[in-house]
Amino acid sequence: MASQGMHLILLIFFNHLIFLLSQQEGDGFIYNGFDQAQADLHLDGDAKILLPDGLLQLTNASMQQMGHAFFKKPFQFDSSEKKLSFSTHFVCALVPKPGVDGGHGIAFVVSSSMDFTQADPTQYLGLFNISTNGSPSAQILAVELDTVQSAEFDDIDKDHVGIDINSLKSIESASASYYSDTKGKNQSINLLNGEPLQVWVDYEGTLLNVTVAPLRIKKPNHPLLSRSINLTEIFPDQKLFFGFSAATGSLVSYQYILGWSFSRSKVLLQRLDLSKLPHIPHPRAKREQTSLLLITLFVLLAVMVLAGLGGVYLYRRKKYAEVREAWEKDYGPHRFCYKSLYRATKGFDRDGRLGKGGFGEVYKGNLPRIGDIAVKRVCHDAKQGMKQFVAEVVTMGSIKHKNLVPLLGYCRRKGELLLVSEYMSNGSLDRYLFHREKPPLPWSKRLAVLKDIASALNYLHTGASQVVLHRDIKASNVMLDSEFNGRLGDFGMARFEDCGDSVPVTAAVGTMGYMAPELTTMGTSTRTDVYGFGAFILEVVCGRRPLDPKIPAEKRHLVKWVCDCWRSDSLFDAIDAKLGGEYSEEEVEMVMKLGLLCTNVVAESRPSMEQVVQYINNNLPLPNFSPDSPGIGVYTPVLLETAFTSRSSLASPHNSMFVTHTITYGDGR
Ligand SMILES: *[C@@H]1O[C@H](CO)[C@@H](O)[C@H](O)[C@H]1NC(C)=O
Ligand SMILES: *[C@@H]1O[C@H](CO)[C@@H](O)[C@H](O)[C@H]1NC(C)=O
Ligand SMILES: *[C@@H]1O[C@H](CO)[C@@H](O)[C@H](O)[C@H]1NC(C)=O
Ligand SMILES: *[C@@H]1O[C@H](CO)[C@@H](O)[C@H](O)[C@H]1NC(C)=O
Ligand SMILES: *[C@@H]1O[C@H](CO)[C@@H](O)[C@H](O)[C@H]1NC(C)=O
Ligand SMILES: CC(=O)N[C@H]1CO[C@H](CO)[C@@H](O)[C@@H]1O
Repeated sequence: MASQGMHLILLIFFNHLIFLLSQQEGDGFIYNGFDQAQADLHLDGDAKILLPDGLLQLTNASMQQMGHAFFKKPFQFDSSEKKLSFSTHFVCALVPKPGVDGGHGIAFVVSSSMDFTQADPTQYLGLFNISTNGSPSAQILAVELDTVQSAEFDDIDKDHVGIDINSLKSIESASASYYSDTKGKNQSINLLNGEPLQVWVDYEGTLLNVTVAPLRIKKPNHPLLSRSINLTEIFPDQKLFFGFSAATGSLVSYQYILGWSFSRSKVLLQRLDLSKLPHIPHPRAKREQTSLLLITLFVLLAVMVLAGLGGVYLYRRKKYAEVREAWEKDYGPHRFCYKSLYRATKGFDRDGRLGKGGFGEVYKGNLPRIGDIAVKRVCHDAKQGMKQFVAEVVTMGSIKHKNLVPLLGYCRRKGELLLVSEYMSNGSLDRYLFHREKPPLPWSKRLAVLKDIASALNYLHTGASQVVLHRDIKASNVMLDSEFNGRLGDFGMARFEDCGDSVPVTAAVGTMGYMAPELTTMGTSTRTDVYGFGAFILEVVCGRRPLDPKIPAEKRHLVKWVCDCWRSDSLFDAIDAKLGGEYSEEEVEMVMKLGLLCTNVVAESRPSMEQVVQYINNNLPLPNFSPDSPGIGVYTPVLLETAFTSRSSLASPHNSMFVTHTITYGDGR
């Protein structure tokens, strides 16, 4: 008995198993995308499968379209009603064309036939035509996702789900929504939002349930529509085709099916793999396209503006670039930034140019808080010597004397040095001596300037903590301030000599005619400055340069000529004719003799600046000497030749930056 019972149980079990297997094979299908489904599906109208993704497109947003897709094999039901059941789950999407109201809709269709060629698009959704609509012979059950409100079919709104039996007048409909289990309330859905939408249609025991939900939502517990339907009544043939229909009218949209699972049994319905579903192409709006274009243009413009600004920045950086080294930190307060000098001189404007010479150019400028300035641009190539030079410049700035042009600071650039000093409103002395533009200078003013410069030079030699040599005393380096005081300027040549350090700087710097003969051999000293001052005295009194190649040979060398005049008792012949004879003979004679005394070729025979100051101020009588005294009125061209020929060899690292412009005729203008 027991074995018989066991046998029966096994039999039932196997029967059931076989039933299950057959159901799985023949009574259901699943498409996670339709790339492999071409053979199984009957497509007509505008329906097509977009490869490679396998997106089933029913309409492509053109007007008056219809698209149908049916599973080719019909499902046969036997008359025993209990078995008439099915379950389906699909994902669709209705994507509006940008800027256009979307239409019309998609329907899940159960039909006795796949032939919909006589159906109409638009509100008929590709299912009926005007004569078949409402006719029981149509044998159609549809679940519509309708996005247009058609008054003739009593549509409730333009965003509803309905159950249609042989007619587009839905027997049951509801606004698209789903019951959110988590929120405990209905959430409305916009069918035309372009996002994938899940739809479940379940039929079992005469009850048809329709449920919708957005893609990532689990199937809601409560169906949107639930309606009792007698399918045997609708489909007397008991042969059913399952599929989709979609249509457009003058309102259009892209209508897609992304995936579809179907089974005759709810429990055996296979789950769609949402991750495998094809992507929906989202058409871009024209407005979006234009705004995209605008954005692109704007970005391009911004990039161009930025590039332009960057270029300007780089250009300005290069334009205002300076050379700055660590050792300069100490000289910070004396350092000017190039930009401020550039602005002060209005970009080194030609109109503000005060002078030009071998050394570079001088420009007038104005700095806020400081006032008028003169900026001298000196070309330099040498790196060596720069440190010492800057140190000198800075120290010069701290040397104050009423007859010195105050040096305010400097700025360094590549290949260029800028020296900033106070602006002297009456210009340089040589203009009054040699240029017609200014009135000739009366004797009293000439003498006053000579006294001023003697005082300044004496201060440099003795007054400061260091001995400062000027090295380039000449009329063009003597400036006149607003009160017409003489001021010694242009320390471009000036060098220091430590009091204790006796090592002479063996270099010839200065201007020919003002340079002491021993300069090339012995180097500079306070005595070479005295020689320069002597030449300067004669320059001022005689109104001509110490060495003038345009003058006949016998008069060319001023020192020698003055001495010759003195020897022939006609000292006053050498005096500047522009004075018009208006001078004190006594003073002129003293000053000229002092000039000769200072230009003695023997350095040791020259007076010191201290003595010179006393002589020129008549505090001390000149020593007795004659035109034939040793070293007086001697001109030694050989040594100057040496200065010329050995010019390049003079370029010691110490002063190489000066050499290129040191030996010049006249004042270099
Ligand atoms: C839409 O499909 C029809 C045929 O199905 C075709 O003629 C038309 O060019 C398509 N339109 C677009 C925009 O792809
Ligand atoms: C409607 O469709 C049926 C077949 O489905 C066809 O016989 C009939 O002619 C069509 N009527 C119109 C008006 O298209
Ligand atoms: C949700 O919608 C269904 C179907 O339209 C309706 O029967 C039900 O009462 C609604 N529930 C709530 C909480 O609004
Ligand atoms: C239809 O929904 C109701 C509840 O609303 C449920 O009791 C019934 O089992 C569902 N039927 C199917 C086939 O899902
Ligand atoms: C369904 O319709 C068939 C044929 O009209 C009928 O035999 C059957 O009794 C109906 N079933 C129900 C539950 O109404
Ligand atoms: C002679 C001469 O030009 N003197 C001028 C010097 O500068 C002052 C101020 O700038 C002028 O007033 C003088 O005329």
